[in-house]
Amino acid sequence: MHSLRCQQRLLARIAKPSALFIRRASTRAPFQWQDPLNLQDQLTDEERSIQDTARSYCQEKLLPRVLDAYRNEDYDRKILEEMGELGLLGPTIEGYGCAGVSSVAAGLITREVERVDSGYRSGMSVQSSLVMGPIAEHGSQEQKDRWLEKLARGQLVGCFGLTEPNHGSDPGSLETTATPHPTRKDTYVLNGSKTWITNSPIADILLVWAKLDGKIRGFVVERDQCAPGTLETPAIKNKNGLRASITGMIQMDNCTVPAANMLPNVSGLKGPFSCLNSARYGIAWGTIGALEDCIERARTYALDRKQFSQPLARYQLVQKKLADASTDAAFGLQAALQVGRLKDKDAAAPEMISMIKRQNCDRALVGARTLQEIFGGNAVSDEYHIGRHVANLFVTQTYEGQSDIHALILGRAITGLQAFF
Ligand code: TGC
Ligand code: FAD
Repeated sequence: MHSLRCQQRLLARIAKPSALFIRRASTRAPFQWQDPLNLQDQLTDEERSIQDTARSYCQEKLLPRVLDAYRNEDYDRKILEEMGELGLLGPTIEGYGCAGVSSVAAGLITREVERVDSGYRSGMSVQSSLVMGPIAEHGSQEQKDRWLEKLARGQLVGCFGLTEPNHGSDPGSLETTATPHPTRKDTYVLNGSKTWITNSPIADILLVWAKLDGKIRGFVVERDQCAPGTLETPAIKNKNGLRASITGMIQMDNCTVPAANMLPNVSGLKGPFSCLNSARYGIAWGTIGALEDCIERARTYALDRKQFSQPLARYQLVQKKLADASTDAAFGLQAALQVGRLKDKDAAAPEMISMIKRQNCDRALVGARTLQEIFGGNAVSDEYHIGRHVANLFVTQTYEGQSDIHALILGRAITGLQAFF
């Protein structure tokens, strides 16, 4: 008897919302292919306005120069000044001329920049997350006062040197050393080399991770302070991806750096990794921006191009390619949004960031590569942009932790067992 009453109450409770649901369902909600799960509705007015500012800048100022930049492997450092003027650099940092906006707003900026080109997002991410981020988080007050505002304006360019020729996925084994100067007090001497470093050939300050007494520490190396030692930053040319960004090495031979330039508040791998969390989070948004550009271009092409007297867009196989990529983009944005909201509450675990970095990079690469087929032979012409995105997205899947490495980070969190060795 008692259980029957419970059941009736439960049914009565269920009956109300389901009746409501049926009434509402009769007015069909619109579906927007550009925003399938209505991301816009989940943003604040401020976030939408930042997104619009970033989109206008990227479409009006970056898109027109990307083909030449990519063809000539040319990165114009003025881009960082332009971004600085709009407040796009180090956007989550409070003070020092930075905008102090939400992590979601920062994600929206990277999405707009990477909609144009992953290389432009790379240059910006390094400056914001990997140079300004660690100085803001782990630097002394003097270091913040000295560098942050100039970096925020793009007057100084920074780079982040973690990877070495013999240590990429395994940076804990890095070989670059810092030793106390034999005669000059309060000075260290750096020896070692870094490779595949975004912005290094044009950087004014280089955040170099080196071992001091076996412990990893961060040093802000100023280009003109190394003497009598040497600092060289040769460019790595003839890349077949990310050609609109500049990449190089950092070679230090007895390069001197004042002790005051060492980040005082962090040691160990968590130094570089704490800033990598922000950069990886940004990539999760950015790669979906690149995928969205591929979807839009493939859709337009498929509607315009006729074969067998019909637009390509009429064929089921073509529609499935668009549906798959669009689903991945929409899911990827929802996941990035959720992690962004958690990040702002200081509740985002690094593993969550590994999950969205890996998933969004992988799906963006697969999606872009599949959509490329819609363009037929024209895909080979850079004027259709899709081949550039595909080549770039291979790099995004590789740097800041290759996807399989993020799988191992997740596997370790799921099983409690370390599988790196
Ligand atoms: P593990 O034992 O996991 O950790 C050592 C210490 O680091 C701490 N830690 C983190 N802290 C904060 N956030 C994270 N995401 C962290 N991950 C690790 C950890 O708590 C521990 O701290 P403590 O205090 O206990 O010592 O170290 P492991 O050597 O086993 O690490 C393995 C692995 C695979 C996780 C790691 O090495 C890894 O992620 N490898 C990938 C390398 C990578 O991401 N390189 C990025 C280079 S920079 C770059 O690519 C920039 S591209 C920029 C652009 O152009 O956009
Ligand atoms: P490796 O570590 O040699 O890995 C090669 C392959 O082996 C990968 O597929 C990897 O997943 C796999 N592998 C490695 N270990 C394991 C394991 N235990 N189990 C299973 N598989 C494994 N670095 C910086 O510090 N700063 C930068 O600004 C920067 N910018 C970059 C820009 C570009 C254009 C590129 C291409 C790279 C950049 N990098 C930068 C370097 C980047 O982070 C590394 O390339 C990346 O971490 C991978 O290291 P690796 O190339 O040495 O590959």
